[in-house]
Amino acid sequence: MGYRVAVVGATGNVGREMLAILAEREFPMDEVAAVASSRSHGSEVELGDTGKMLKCKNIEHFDWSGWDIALFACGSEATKIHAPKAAAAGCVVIDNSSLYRMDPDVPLIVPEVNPDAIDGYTKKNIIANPNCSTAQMVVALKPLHDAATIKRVVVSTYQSVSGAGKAGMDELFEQSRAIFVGDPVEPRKFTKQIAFNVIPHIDDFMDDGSTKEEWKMVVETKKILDPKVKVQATCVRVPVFVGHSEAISIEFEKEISAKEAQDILREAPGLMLVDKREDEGYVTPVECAGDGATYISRVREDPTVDSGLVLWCVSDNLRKGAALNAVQIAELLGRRHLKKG
Ligand code: 2RA
Repeated sequence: MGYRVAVVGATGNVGREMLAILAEREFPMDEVAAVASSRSHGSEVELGDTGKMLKCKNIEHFDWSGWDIALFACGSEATKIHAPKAAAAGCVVIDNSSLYRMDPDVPLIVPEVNPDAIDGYTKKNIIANPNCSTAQMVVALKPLHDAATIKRVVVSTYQSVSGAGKAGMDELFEQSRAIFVGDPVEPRKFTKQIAFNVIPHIDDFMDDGSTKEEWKMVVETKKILDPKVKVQATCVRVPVFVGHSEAISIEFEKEISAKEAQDILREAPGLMLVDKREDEGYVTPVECAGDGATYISRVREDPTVDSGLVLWCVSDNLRKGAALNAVQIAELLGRRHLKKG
């Protein structure tokens, strides 16, 4: 016996990945529904590459009764309206938007990092999925925190345009083409030209001069990993289609060498260490796209602090940063709470 699972926002970048990952990981499902806004009414999406086509159901008329799990990937506005309805009908919502992440009654889960926190989901029947840039970073930080206690993290991100949805990917493609053929370049989704450029601005500006994307990395890391860890983030959009990269400087309470860190990271769940200190001995976003692992390269000691390391962290933002993490949460929920069969 399997679950009845709804994927909400099924036609978007993350929704499609959720369907693909449910199929790839053979998540036990008796029924799967592709749910979308009225704009996608009548369209079809494939369940991964199984050949099984799902006709999109209109979220406005969707009856939540009898559904076990809903993976939401439809943005905060629609989530605000529909997630409470699903939750009230007894369907556990796993939400990819930022709406519930900092709600004290909603667990914010990365299964490799804080699986036990999932037990609090019953307060609202909702579990939050973190921001993509936070998810990959905390997977990398967790085993190092366990070994040497992290005091402070300084991170610069290099975030791909798929983090801004299909419109972001289309804009990079169209601007690159326009530049080659001499057409004018018009920013729409992004605030400045993204093709052949980098933009130090993701999400809205806040009063202190940081952006909301940077704030999310600070507060979500504290909620998932440890409230005592200090985080300073600079988030940058780069002209890469898929895969977020991060340069992370970490200051520790205890001594830890680069060699010790490499040995720990090599064995840690969800991580792949590729760190050869030679040409091609590191991972870039192009190689990690379509993959579930978070890749770590360039581990080295930071001589400017008493105990510090610097490393390079790359992951597919649509997978570990969104869809894969959501499906892993569903698997964890199944193992601990919603047992079937
Ligand atoms: C971005 N973090 O890359 C966002 C997506 N969740 O824009």
